[in-house]
Amino acid sequence: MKRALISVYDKTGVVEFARGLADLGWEILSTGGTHRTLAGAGVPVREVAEVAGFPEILGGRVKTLQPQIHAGILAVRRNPEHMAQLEQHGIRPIDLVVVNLYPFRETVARPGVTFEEAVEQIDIGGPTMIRAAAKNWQDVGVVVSPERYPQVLDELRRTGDLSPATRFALMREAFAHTAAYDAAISRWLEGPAEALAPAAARPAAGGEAPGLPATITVVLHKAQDLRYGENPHQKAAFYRMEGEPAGAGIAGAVQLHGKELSYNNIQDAHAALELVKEFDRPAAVAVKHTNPCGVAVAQRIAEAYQRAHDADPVSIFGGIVALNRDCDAETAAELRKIFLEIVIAPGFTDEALAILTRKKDLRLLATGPLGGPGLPGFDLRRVGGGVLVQEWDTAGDDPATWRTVTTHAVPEGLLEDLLFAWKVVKHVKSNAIVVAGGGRTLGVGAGQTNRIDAARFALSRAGQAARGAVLASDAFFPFPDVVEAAAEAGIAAIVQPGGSIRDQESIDRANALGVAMVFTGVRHFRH
Ligand code: 93A
Repeated sequence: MKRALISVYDKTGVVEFARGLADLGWEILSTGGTHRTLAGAGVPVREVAEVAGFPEILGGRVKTLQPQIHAGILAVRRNPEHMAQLEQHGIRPIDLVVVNLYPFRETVARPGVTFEEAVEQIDIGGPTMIRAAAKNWQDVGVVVSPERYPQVLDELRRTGDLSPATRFALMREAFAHTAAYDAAISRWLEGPAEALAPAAARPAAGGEAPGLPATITVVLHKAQDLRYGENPHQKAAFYRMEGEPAGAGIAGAVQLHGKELSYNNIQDAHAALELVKEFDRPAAVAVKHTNPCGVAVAQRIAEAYQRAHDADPVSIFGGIVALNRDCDAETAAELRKIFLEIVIAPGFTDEALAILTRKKDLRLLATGPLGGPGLPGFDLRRVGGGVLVQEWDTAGDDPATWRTVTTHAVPEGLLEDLLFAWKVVKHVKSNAIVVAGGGRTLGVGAGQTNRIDAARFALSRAGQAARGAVLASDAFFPFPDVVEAAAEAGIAAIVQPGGSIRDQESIDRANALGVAMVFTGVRHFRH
């Protein structure tokens, strides 16, 4: 007679599963609560405590942590010594372990949970059985999720046993399960636990400001396979990061229509979304290859889109458009006129959907309410042998802290454009220069290996429109050449971080050429 040990916190489907096993002639052992559930439903079951000859003690902290149980799971059947020892101690083998764990993650997500309550929800016996069964995968099956019950039962009914391939797959799932469980505990201890911990356990106040955590545990769950990566010969998938708030960022967007998202789509949509979140007024952002090519604000969202489009009607082709207001019929009618990869917005009116879904391939993403700029957690970037981790670039861009460094003040009405250009330049790859006027971009110089080329590109794209417009630079000017080029094109005001040892040369040139210049004191490199 085969034996299964069933000890589950989540009792979903366990009665049907256990009854199925019992009908196949299996003996079932269970811990207190599971035993009550099964016995209550009329499934023949024995208590672990009875089999182990030892009661559950310490309020349930020790239920299954018994040699009777663990030797039964770990014994290698083809090892005669192991089997002789079981015999000698009167222990019978266990062939299937069915466990799901105390809900640690759900517990720490509950508002008002105490430190002690959370710690008590760290399952010890469950993971120990799971790991023991997974280690002995050649002889023991291990089931950690109710979703597997039908498949496992079906195979046992058909063949009387689990195939090596099934047991191997179950082992993999088991170790992934305990690893994610421990990672959640570790992540909680590195973060929220500190505020809940007994005062004596917390780091002394008034010490050095804490840096990033010593350990960061990242657990990624595959959300979807992608057709390919940046290029067709690269396999790729999108993974959700465990612990991120629901609905955060591009991962929280719901696709309403269109072809499957690609790797490049997701990256570009992320870039467009994070930029459009910067604006309070109705705003539209067009992105190509993670750089904005047209950005505009206006009274109404349709007008904002029209102006973002007109900012660079060439680059937007095949681009991604993000809106910070619901997409209405008027905007949709404009959007459908050109080939776009994606439209992303908080929502779409029924009319707008009717218009845009006529385009078979166009991907429509709805984010729900956007919230302010920035993202939770850290920004991670893979490099050879490691991961670079930093806080997101969410430095406040408050014009009240800016300093006019030229004798000319910023001309009436241009401060708003300076702030607009400054918000955009933060989202452009360095070296970045943005020329803007009247609440829209006129020229974007992105990703150049020197600043003057970025400026020349942005100014030439702006052409005559640069007259009376503003220019933003993501980092300071090492030479006065950008000021000279800007003045020649007719730029009226410049915003840049300042901080070069040669700032004075740029300031002198701006004064001589009649251009106002403002220092923000904050740099927005984006590499
Ligand atoms: O407190 S424990 O870490 N000590 C144990 O020995 C033990 N054995 C199983 N928790 C233990 N379990 C867990 O109890 C299982 O992982 C499962 O989540 C739960 C099932 O308990 P019950 O059958 O009493 O509802």
